[in-house]
This record gives sequence, C-alpha cells and structure tokens, in this order.
Amino acid sequence: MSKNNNIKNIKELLKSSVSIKDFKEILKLKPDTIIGIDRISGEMLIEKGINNIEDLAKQTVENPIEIKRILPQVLLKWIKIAKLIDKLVNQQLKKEKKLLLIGLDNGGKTSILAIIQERFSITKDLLPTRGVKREKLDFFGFPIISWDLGGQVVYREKMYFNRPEIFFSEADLILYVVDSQDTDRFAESANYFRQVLKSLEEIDEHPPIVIVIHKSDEDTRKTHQWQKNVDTIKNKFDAVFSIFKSFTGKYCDTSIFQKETIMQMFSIALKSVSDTSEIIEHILEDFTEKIEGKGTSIISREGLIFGSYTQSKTDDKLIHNTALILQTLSNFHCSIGLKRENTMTLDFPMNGFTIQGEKLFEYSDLQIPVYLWLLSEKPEKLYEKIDYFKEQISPLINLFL
Ligand SMILES: Nc1nc2c(ncn2[C@@H]2O[C@H](COP(=O)(O)OP(=O)(O)OP(=O)(O)O)[C@@H](O)[C@H]2O)c(=O)[nH]1
Ligand SMILES: [Mg+2]
Repeated sequence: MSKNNNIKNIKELLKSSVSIKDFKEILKLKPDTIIGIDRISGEMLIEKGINNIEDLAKQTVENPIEIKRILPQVLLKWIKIAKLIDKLVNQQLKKEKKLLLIGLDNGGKTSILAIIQERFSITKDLLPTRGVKREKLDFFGFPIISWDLGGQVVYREKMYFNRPEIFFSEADLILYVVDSQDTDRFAESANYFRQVLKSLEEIDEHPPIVIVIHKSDEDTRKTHQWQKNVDTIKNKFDAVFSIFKSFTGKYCDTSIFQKETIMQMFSIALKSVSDTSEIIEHILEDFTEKIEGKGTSIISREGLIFGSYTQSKTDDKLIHNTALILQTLSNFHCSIGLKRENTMTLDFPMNGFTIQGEKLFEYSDLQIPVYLWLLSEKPEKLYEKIDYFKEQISPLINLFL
C-alpha cells in the first residue's frame, strides 16, 4: 500500500504533464519538471550544472548555490522538494528488487520470466531477446524489476562489458542461466560467467548469484548424460568462483515444463535478498485475495506464527487468539488419545464469518503440524483453492521455514 502512496506523492510534486515510465528515470528528469519551477529558472539551474532532480537534491540546505535571478528562499524550497522526491524514489527502488538474468543466447532466460508470470503460451514462440528487456514483475506480489540481458554475442561483447555500471550495478540478485543440454557450450558459458564476475568486481558489486542449470526436463533428468552434464557445469563454474572469492553462488536445476522447479528456484533466490517473513506475507496476501478472505495466517501447533496477512489489526488478533485456543484444545484432545483433526472450524453466525484451520504439513523431524488459518465470510472458497495452496504454495512456504 505504501508503495502506491510513494508514487502518488511523487506525482503530486511533479508537473502534471510529466509521465513516469520508469522509476529510476525520475531523478534524471530536468529540474523544471518539478511543480513551481518555471522553464527559465530551470534553464538557469542547468547553466549552473544542476541538470536534473538528483543534482538539485544534492545541494545542501545550509549552503545552497546562489543564482542571481532566483530568490534564495525560493531556491531553498525547490531543493527541499527535490530532496523529498529523491527520498521517495529511493524508498520505492529499495522495495523493488533488481533481478539480472544473464547467460548465453538460447539458454532459456526469457522463458523462465514468462513462466513466473504464468505466460505459458508465449514460451513456445519466443524470439532471441534484443539487448536488454526490463520488466516489472510480481512474485506473489513481491515487486521485482527484471533485467533480461539478451545473450547473443553481439550484446555480450559490444554492450554489457563496455558499460558494466549501467547493466550490472545495483543488482539485488543474479540468475545466471546455463542450458544443461547444450554440452558444446559449457566452456563458453563459464567463460562468459567469468567475464561477468570480473566486471562486477571492477564496479565493486557483489550480489548473490544463483546458477540456474536449466532445461533439466523430467525425461532428461533421468539420464546418465544429464548427471554428467551437471557435474561438468559445476566443475567449470566452481573453478570460476574459486578465482573470484568475494562471490557466492548456489545451484538450482529447472525446467519450464515443471513450473514448480522454477518457483522453487525463484524462492531460493529471493530468500537470499529478502526477509523471508516478508515473502510469506506476500504469498498469503495473494492467496487471501484469491479466496476472497479477510485474513490468513500460518501457525505451528505450538503457536509459532510463520507469517500472516490481514487487512486490520483486529482481524489479526482475532485469527491468532482463536487459532491459539483451538490449537490448545486440539493438543488436549490428542493428549487424551484422540486423533488430531485436519480441519478445525469455529463459526460466528451472528457476525457472519468463520475461522478455520487446515493442516498443511508437518514440520521438522518432530513432525510438528502446521496449520493455515483463515478468517472469512466465504469459507467455502477455501475448498475451491486449498489443493492449489497445498500444491503450489506450501512447498514454497516450506522453503522459508
Ligand atoms: N527443453 C527445454 N527447452 C527450453 C526450456 N526453457 C526454454 N527452452 C527453449 O529454449 C529456447 C530459448 O529460450 P529463450 O527463453 O528465448 O532463451 P534466452 O536465454 O532468453 O535467449 P536470448 O534471448 O537469445 O539470450 C526456446 O526455444 C525455449 O522454448 C526448458 O526448460 N526445457
Ligand atoms: Mg531472451
């Protein structure tokens, strides 16, 4: 919610004619895009080397530059507005994680992004990516800006390494995609990877890296050849990591024909850049909206809350207190030899809602049951989607526990 407020607040500080296509570009807008700065004053600022909002925001309030035909108190006001825009943009950017997809051409980078966005049909007729394709995407509501770096040799050699600060800087995460079936190109891919790390080191950026061993399709995965390929890939990439010790990487194998492998890889990747409870909350928010509920929470038998999503504090308390009491009751029932129920329900007919707990899975070696608790006016909707939740989402949540 605060994310949209940021955008709204920034828009209010800019002239209505300014359209914002990319957040990062706001700070590069000319000073006179700020509301109240006329064109002539804007030009005077530019003459003094203040070319954009970012430059204006860098001025200190205590000791701003002097411009003859602009009153100091007016200039001060503009500097303060620029500082505010700068702050809001940076807050916003911080929330959106920059994800870089790198790897040779035909590796499957664009296909992976399409799967994450559930665009299955387009994966069949994808063309090679020309240059860099930037896109906003959403992983259960988790905001990400993906930079899909087309892997054809012309871009690799002529673009990225010439301007690494543009392409490689400020990445929160890198997915480096290797085609596990393309044996002839493992060395070429490892070599590209080495160049990428070298460039990153030169600009002093060290984002976490996931090496995606892609096209690990179900049938191929069973073959001896595939296992051999994976070993070769790991050997070659480990050798690169051993040269650049300041980087760490993980390996994941994926296939577009098994969406869950992509989701798991993505979850593992996100785990390295974000607070895991934040990710669980996004997943629950997405699910709660799908089933038109008012709130959900994931709680273990002993009352450990793994994550929750509610629209109001009262609903939050209502779910948690009810869940704790029902779970305590269920623990008592078990202690006297009854079987633990998979579903626990408490109806509030006069208030028109139900609180319901559904056992999701058992956690750790101690097999501690974990329940999904729902507060809803339409609890029957849960049954329409609970299989989806169990299949698609609980493995992801499991990863974060
Ligand atoms: N067998 C198999 N094929 C895949 C998989 N993922 C992608 N492909 C295919 O690989 C080809 C290349 O996929 P893209 O996603 O365009 O590859 P890219 O890495 O974006 O390539 P560039 O844009 O040139 O860098 C397409 O024909 C895809 O259908 C996979 O998991 N298994
Ligand atoms: Mg592509």
